Amino acid sequence: MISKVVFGEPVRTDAITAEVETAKEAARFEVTEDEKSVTFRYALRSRDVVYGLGETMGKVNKRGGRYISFNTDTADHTDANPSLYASHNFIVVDGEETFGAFFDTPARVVFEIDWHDSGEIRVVCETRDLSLYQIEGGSAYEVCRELIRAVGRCYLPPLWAFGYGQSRFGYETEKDFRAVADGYQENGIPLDYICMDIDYMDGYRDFSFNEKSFPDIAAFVSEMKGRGIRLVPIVDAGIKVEPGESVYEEGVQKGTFCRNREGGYFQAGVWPGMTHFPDFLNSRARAWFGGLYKFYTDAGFEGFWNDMNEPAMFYNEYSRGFKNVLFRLALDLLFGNRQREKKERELLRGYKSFYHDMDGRRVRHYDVHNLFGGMMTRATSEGLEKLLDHRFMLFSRSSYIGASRYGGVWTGDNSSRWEHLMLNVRHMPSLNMCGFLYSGADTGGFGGNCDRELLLRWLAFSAFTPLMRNHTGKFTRDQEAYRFGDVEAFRKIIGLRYRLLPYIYSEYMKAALRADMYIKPVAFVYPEARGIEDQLLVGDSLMIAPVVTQGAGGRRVFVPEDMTRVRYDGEFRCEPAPKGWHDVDVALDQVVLYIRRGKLLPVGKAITNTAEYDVSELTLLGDGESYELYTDDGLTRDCKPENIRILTK
Ligand code: MIG
Repeated sequence: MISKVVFGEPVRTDAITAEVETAKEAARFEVTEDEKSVTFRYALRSRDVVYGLGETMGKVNKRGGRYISFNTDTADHTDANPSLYASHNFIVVDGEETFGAFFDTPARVVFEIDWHDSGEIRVVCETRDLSLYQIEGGSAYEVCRELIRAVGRCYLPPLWAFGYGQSRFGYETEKDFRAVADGYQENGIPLDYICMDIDYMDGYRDFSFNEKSFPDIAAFVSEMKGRGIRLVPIVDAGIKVEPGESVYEEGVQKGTFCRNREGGYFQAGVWPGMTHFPDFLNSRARAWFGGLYKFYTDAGFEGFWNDMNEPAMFYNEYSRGFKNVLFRLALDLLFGNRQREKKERELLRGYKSFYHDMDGRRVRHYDVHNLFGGMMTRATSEGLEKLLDHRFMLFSRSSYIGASRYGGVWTGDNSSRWEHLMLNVRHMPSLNMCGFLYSGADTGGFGGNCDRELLLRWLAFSAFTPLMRNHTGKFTRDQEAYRFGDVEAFRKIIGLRYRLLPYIYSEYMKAALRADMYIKPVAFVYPEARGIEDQLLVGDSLMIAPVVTQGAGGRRVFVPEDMTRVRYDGEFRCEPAPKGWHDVDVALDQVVLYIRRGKLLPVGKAITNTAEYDVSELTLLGDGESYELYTDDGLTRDCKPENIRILTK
């Protein structure tokens, strides 16, 4: 049962699409208001677990932490940092009382959850205008499903988006992309797409290609597609300020950019230099921006990633020395770290100095900050719906609840550290609780230098995340799967992903079409597993227990009921795994997974590209009797819940 309590006059976030009854007051929280904020408090019992908050630092159980919803471009993925790129203001209390609460406001929100052992949840919404959605009844899992249902149908990617992809900040020319394709194909490692980072652009301008590097982009797209590889360009939020250039001129004429205090267009310094931000909170601006992707779809592109949409900016028109690059550089050099705090202040001043036209309502950016990225995803998605007659790949860095209807997310600039593999393991169930099914992290890590062991273990985990993309930053070591010596282990593990595709695709599509989670905590189904965060349920049949520790030849695994253990070493080897704790060896070139009792896991033949996807001859592992296989053509929008074929042993 879901109901909402309305405070003040909330702006439209479109997070929830379901019709929801209005309640008079908050059922579970003590509410206090002052001129600037509304505070919600709930007394925790010592055994209560608090779930949710999607993409945040901390654990799956959010107890003991302080988290701030304020979308931030930050590579500091440590517990010292309260804000990442997204705001997912949904929590679930699971204990003596079980309920969910979604604080629907794009303003800054502070969550203190048993912070400093306060014994309470304290949520401060820094606005007087918000809707509190409260969900009562059932288990934590049912509470999450109720939210997901209320958000509305999740984004449905094409089959190829479930393939494996390679990316790096730094691939510049056709030659670079061909070399990656060759590297994979010559080594027999599967690959479905390569992402194009900002280096493809002409002077970092969206909707442009560097013509020296890409003399005929349409021909290049089709050449790569002929090899089974899609190219996926990045699109940044800001449009370069450049009189005479068509996208800029159009935006100025149509008035689709955000305004500054004086009524002009707000200027922010990002990759291309001075930019204007499209007003993604305005429906006309969204329609305009979405239509711009014709530039790419005309050239044959079918997938995109949207970046810098917190929105990130290096400086803005209210920064000191705004137009003088040398002066700004000098400040950076002279003041080092002190500059950092100053930059944060300048960033805030920037956010407080530009305005949206929310279809007639003028709002200060700062007050609706957390909506920006999700609304960019919406603009792109609604544009692509019109431009293409089939599904597309789309994932974004910034998001707000509701954006899952339009695209997926990746979790930004992590680094090549074991802690960030574990963070990826924690993010997946939390994102799923908030409706973000199509998600993943930069496999191998964005910052820093990955090594063979970390990449293999990371791949063995991302083999189960819908978005499985190896991505790294500009000056890091080569991170493609064929750059780490003997490629056999990489071929095997990425190969496993493709053998599991019938299951992964089918489970994802069923979850998306039935308002369910694709990845969930083990405790959502087995209460005895409460507290276990390094094992997950993937779809309806599988439990995984990834190895996330350096030098470990295996790990301890809790098996909550009798299951079938499957060791993949190029073949699937099944054995019984009785209920209880097990010490399990997992060699670096193996993946061990668990099939739940009474369930089946369909596996396909070895393939190296989704073009070879074939469900006509599947092997069924496990002790179940039947499996509901979701099938469709993998590309058109003909995705109905009835596309089910029952497979029996
Ligand atoms: O300021 O486009 O998170 O994936 O490679 C950095 C360059 C901008 C941040 C993204 C990252 C991407 C990088 N971008």
